[in-house]
Amino acid sequence: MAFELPPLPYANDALAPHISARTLEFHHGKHHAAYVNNLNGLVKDTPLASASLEEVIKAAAADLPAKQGVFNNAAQVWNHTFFWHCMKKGGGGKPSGKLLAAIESDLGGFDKFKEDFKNAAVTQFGSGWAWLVVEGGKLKIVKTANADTPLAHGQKALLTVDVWEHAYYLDYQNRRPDFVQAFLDHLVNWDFAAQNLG
Ligand code: MN3
Repeated sequence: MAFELPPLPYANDALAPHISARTLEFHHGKHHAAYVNNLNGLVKDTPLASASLEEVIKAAAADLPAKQGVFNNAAQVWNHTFFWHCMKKGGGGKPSGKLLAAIESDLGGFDKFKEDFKNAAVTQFGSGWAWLVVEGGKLKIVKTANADTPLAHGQKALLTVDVWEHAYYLDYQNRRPDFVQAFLDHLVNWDFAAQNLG
């Protein structure tokens, strides 16, 4: 059973003007799709072909650098599927309940969270991701390079933003900070992050 490209959880134009339909056409329809196709090619006729995506990521992470190609593509498939759900039309605002309480106790409050998350996203040198994760029962903001993912580090992902240039270049060119600000102010799906916290 080959891995499949999951559909976006909204229409291509749902996040405009903050992320254009054209960006989502390329980012989901070309970049994300390419990771799925590459992964299928790499695991074909190996035991990993019948494993779950999470199992492939963990198995490849435990066998680096031999499995770097498998890891990169599998992690990018997972990261992108997760990222699409981190956004919604009319998102942004503030979380509530248990998640807000955890942000206040572990991260110094919601305003401090926004500042630190944005800083992680902006200072990730080159391609990568910024994340809100749970590690050892506490919330943490981390950044990862290239395809790297919290799953490979015993962390549970709650929220992410993709800061590869392909995520924002058509809409923001070099202005990554503006993209991250728009993500925080207008796109974050806090209900999804709260579900991940459980
Ligand atoms: Mn991407």
